[in-house]
Amino acid sequence: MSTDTRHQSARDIVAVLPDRAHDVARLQTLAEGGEPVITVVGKYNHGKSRLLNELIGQDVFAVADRRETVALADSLHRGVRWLDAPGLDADVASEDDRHALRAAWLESDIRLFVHAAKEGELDASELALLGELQDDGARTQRQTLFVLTQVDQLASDVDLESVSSAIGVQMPGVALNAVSATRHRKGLEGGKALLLEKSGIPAMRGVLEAALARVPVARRHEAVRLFDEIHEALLQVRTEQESELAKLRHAQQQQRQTFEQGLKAVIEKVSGNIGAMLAALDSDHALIPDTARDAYAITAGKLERAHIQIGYSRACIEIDSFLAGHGVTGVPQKQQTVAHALNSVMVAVMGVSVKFRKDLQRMFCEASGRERLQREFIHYYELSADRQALRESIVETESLIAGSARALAALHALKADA
Ligand SMILES: Nc1nc2c(ncn2[C@@H]2O[C@H](COP(=O)(O)OP(=O)(O)OP(=O)(O)O)[C@@H](O)[C@H]2O)c(=O)[nH]1
Ligand SMILES: [Mg+2]
Repeated sequence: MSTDTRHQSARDIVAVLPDRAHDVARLQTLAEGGEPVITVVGKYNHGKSRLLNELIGQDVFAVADRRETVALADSLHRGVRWLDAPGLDADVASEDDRHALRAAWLESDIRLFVHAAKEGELDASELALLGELQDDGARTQRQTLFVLTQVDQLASDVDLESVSSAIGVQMPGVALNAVSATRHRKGLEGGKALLLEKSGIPAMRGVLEAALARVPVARRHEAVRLFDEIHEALLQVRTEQESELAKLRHAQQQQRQTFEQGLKAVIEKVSGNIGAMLAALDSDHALIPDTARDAYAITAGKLERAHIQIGYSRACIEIDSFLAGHGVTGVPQKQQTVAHALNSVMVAVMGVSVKFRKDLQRMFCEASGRERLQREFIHYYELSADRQALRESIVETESLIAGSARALAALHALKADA
């Protein structure tokens, strides 16, 4: 898998789980492989940078008798990335820097916890940090090695004994790796094998070799743990999305069914009323045109047309109030005319008015007429704002589910790589 593909995979996962960005980045790093990382943790001036230099065998990192290291610095030697870090109590510039420092400590494969022998016991902040690193180690199998530095500063082996046992009480079972950078340097420069030996650095290198050998297993363990956690979280999100989709689809069907049934009942009811009205009429006067003479007179034809008009209006009002109750009011934008009064679904389906028996009959008393009404009102129902919004929610939820599927596939791809 290329770096770009891995980046894309990580983005796909974070798009679904923004809160897990950090874990995803870590999994990505594990997938990328890369050299094991060794870092130092401890208070300032305890000899962290110098310890790394002695272990590497070169003066890579700055050493001084004051607060020296203020930012992370790394250096690649013999297949290991050595990461020098500021002291635990150094005034690190910002919250972000402190966060980066903590992440560097936590994410290094091997942490060398550095404590200068002359300081005696561990203080509360050191104990807290050591505890945190050990808890993390129990979870991730990342290792923390305790290094007691500057042991040459102690007057005697008796003093070393008493500092060691005091720390042993604070941290039961902890293996102390006692070293002296000064002795190591002098031993090297003077070619003194005994001093080199007594510096503890060669022994420390042996301990590091063994710790490095365990890194691949620890990384696999961590990758599996991260995979499992992220996988679980993704499955949970997908389950929630799927149940949301089922809920929306159910609502969509339910609403449609309720509308169809209600509409059918209303059409049947008004058809019954109109049928009864038409049946009560005798010979058809509406078809007899009014003459100029009776332009202002009340004629049988006029009465009948008015009668039919009223029956029709009642039917319209009944259907219209049912439609309004289901959010079906205006016609869709693209169907609207400049005459606002004509922009109603009623007008679109039923026309402006009906004056003749045969029209009412066709509309309400014939099955094909009623079916047309049913069909066309359903058409406008589906175009109503609420129904559209529901459809959009469904499309949106479907695309979220597709995102989760992408994230799951990306996670599997990353795991295969890790
Ligand atoms: N006597 C003696 N001095 C040491 C030893 N190791 C380091 N020092 C001295 O202690 C001082 C601090 O060493 P550094 O390695 O810079 O300490 P640090 O922990 O990296 O300090 P910060 O970067 O400020 O956090 C320097 O003057 C070193 O020379 C040692 O083993 N023996
Ligand atoms: Mg330093």
